Amino acid sequence: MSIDLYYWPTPNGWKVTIFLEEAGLEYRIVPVNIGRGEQFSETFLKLSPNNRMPAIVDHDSGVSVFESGAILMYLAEKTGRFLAPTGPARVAAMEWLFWQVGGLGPMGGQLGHFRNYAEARIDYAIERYANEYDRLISVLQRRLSCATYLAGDDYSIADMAVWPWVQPHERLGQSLDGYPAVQRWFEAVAARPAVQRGLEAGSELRHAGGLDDEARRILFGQKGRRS
Ligand SMILES: N[C@@H](CCC(=O)N[C@@H](CS)C(=O)NCC(=O)O)C(=O)O
Repeated sequence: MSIDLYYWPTPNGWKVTIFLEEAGLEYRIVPVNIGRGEQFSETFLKLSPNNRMPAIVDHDSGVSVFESGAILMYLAEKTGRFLAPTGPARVAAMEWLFWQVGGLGPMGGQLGHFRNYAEARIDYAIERYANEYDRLISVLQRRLSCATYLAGDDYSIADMAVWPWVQPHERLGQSLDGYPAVQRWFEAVAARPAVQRGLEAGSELRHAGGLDDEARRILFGQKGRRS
């Protein structure tokens, strides 16, 4: 096996399984059960100091990478696929990749937290993040009204990063009605066999019945750790 993927089946993890499936790279899933605190093991923290998955170890090169955007760039450069080597398509792919990791992902994540997981219902927070997620979907609409894919004519790592955070739109209370270009793109990417395989990868790991009390304490009670 040439690549170990430290993984749990969530949108940030799917970005990497989608790439690996699209490129046909050999990989092995190393489960990181984030609801049981495995992201805090010393072994994992050496690879991913931010105690977040995904991370990869590429045994061909001996390189390890954390942060999904950096992993996508690394894999694109390793394979020469899904990222233009130079020019405007590369710039556009970088723009939308960074837009996802700095915006759509964190905002979607907070919306999911306050809407679907927080024990106390805080309407202000739900509305704040719902508005922001809707705004970001409308930004996608503008882009995809004048480009087939986020980087232009070709499917790229930008689509692989953004799509997993549009995939949960229904659970986030977001409709794509009124955003026809997003809908068109969303369905086109969803129809790709590698995307379907990427979502299927490790899906058996997901907790039946959602988050239990232990997972909530581990995931939602984190503070800084002083040594
Ligand atoms: N910016 C990171 C975010 C990754 C992330 O938030 N991963 C979550 C699951 S989707 C995680 O590992 N959570 C574990 C924790 O909160 O301790 C990336 O894009 O890789």
